[in-house]
Amino acid sequence: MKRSIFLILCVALTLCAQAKRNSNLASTKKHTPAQQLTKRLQRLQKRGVMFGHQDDPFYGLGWRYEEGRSDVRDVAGDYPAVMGFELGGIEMGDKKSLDSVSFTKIREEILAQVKRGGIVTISWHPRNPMTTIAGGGNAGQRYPKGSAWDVSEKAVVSSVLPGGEKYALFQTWLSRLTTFLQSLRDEQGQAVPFIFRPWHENSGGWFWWGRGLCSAEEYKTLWNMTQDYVTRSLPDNILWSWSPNYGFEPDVLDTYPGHDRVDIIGLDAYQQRNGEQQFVSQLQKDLATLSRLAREGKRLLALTECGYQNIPDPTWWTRVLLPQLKPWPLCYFLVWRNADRRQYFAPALGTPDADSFREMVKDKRVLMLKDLTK
Ligand code: BMA
Repeated sequence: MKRSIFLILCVALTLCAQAKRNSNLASTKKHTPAQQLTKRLQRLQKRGVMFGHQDDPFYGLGWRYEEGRSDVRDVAGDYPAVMGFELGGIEMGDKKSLDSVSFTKIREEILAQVKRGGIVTISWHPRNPMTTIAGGGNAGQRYPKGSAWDVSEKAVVSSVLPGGEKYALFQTWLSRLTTFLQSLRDEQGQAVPFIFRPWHENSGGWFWWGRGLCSAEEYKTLWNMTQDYVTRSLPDNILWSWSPNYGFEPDVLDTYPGHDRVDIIGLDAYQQRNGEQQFVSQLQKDLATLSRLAREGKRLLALTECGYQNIPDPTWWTRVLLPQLKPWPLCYFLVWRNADRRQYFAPALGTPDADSFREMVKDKRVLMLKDLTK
């Protein structure tokens, strides 16, 4: 009798172990790269908020294209956990982005950031399909005619939707974008996971897809068309981020594509010169609205762009920014690029805010690259 109970127990344990292995197998199989990235971001968010920087590895204050260099690493001893990359110009078949970085280099650095265990987010400021002239970049000139910032024509979004006069052209643009995104593969040929954040800041009227330039329905149709086109020929490796600019009117929520089409709800928010009070109160108000939306839909939340141009306040990082982040379940905050001494958002060697930045990064809740693999 004792022996048969023992045998039954053995069989049961073997079956249990087998079932567990099978379910492990099934779960690694059913988790696509995008789902794995979501889970990773959810886990990391419990530990803290990741710091991010746009175009970090390409250039900084007083240098361009120095292997391995980064202003953030120069100052704080580590790379940002998140790096932002920009694809404006890919739609034209250009060799370089609107910020003059070659797409070959952009691909290399995206893959390098993934390889070192970091997170990648991609933005895209495509030119204006109604006013652009083929072959024209915006190098040397700020926001000229034909760029994403050209709002001289009011019906650009409707022109790229089915039946519109720029529909065919825009399909070609989506195809060039998709070809680049498809090329983001690691050494084993596996598609790498990343965050994609098109059509952002549509709560303002400065991009051709912005407020007053299209209806909420047209905006969502543009979003869905972009998403459907891109995802048709990619494995599930993209997290889609929707990010209005702060100071939005409540009706921006009418342009929200829906929980089934958005993975990260983001906010873009810059402090303007001497506008600290306004920055702080508006940021809190808008994060309250967006975090509610994120909670309802079980979506991730991020400060997808933020900063204070040229950081004129040397205590800004610890005194102003960090306390604003702490109350919210943000997974990252990203500051914009260090274009040159006239326009930078991260510290560099010798900038007056460097100490405050180092202090912020020391906070256990602020995650840099090395913290991700600890
Ligand atoms: C803006 C500025 C521009 C740049 C654009 C896209 O905020 O930094 O100089 O071309 O972003 O990166």
